Amino acid sequence: MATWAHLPKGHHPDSGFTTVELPESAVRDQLESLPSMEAFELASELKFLREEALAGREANLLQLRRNQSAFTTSQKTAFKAAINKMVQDGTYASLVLVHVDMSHNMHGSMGDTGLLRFLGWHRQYLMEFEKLLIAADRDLRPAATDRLYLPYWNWNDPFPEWLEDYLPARHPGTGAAVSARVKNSPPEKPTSKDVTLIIDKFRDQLPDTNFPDPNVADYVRFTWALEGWGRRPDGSSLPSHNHVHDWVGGIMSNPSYSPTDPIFWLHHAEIDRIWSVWQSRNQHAHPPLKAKDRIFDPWIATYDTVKSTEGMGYTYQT
Ligand SMILES: [Cu+2]
Repeated sequence: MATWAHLPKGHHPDSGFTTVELPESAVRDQLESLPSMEAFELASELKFLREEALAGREANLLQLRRNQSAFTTSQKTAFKAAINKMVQDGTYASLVLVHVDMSHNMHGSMGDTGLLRFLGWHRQYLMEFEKLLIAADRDLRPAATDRLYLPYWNWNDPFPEWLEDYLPARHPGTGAAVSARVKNSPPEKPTSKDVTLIIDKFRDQLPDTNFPDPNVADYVRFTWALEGWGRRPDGSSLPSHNHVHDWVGGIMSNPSYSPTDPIFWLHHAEIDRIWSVWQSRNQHAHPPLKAKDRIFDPWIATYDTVKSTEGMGYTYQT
């Protein structure tokens, strides 16, 4: 089966999807052909989201995403109960199917545009999950005074013990139970030293893609390493996102259906957290996404609406 770490860039094994670069003018024509009502609705929705986020910030209502190791017993129970509910009512499978649709072009394996969309697209994807999680939890615990949130799994920690053997969702494509996780020893996941290399030494990376603008080059070198194609100074592979997918194994090693495993969300929250740490130190660096590629379909979100976690109403406790 195709796995993450060995995907060549520019081709996706499950979908056969290969990025085709559209000339600028074709993208512009597509945008201009959007019915004006749709464009208007998009603009008002974006305005609403921005105002909502600003209001939350002013009221100091930033959602705090903490390390999963800080989860209390009741939070662990509530988290699993909310996911079980989403599995039963079908919202979980719908969410997984969004990731299965590779036309969203959100992985570096799909080519340069996928590489540039990887972090932002997945940030919005986590937000969609967290909103549904909180809604399910509110239904289940209407009197609760604490609000559930998506925790992150620091890769330097062992696999979260409270999620061992927790695989509540079936494969949404086949309906079959998913196979167990693998987790070979020693774990092929990043150490804290590797994460430091990704955050602090990203300029040493040599992606096989070249953008002359130095600010863009910074972003590309960083996301290249964080998604999983980086090198350690000794030339060996620098473990990151792809490697953790493969190390966990089971459905997590499937590039399309990996969100079927709940650890997916905590794993991607770690990626999102590392990006936010890096962003605070590299505020000049952005992906050169243009026109349609800036919109993180299928949602009403763009690179501009996701580039700041605070702007989206949350922050990480590191
Ligand atoms: Cu992933």
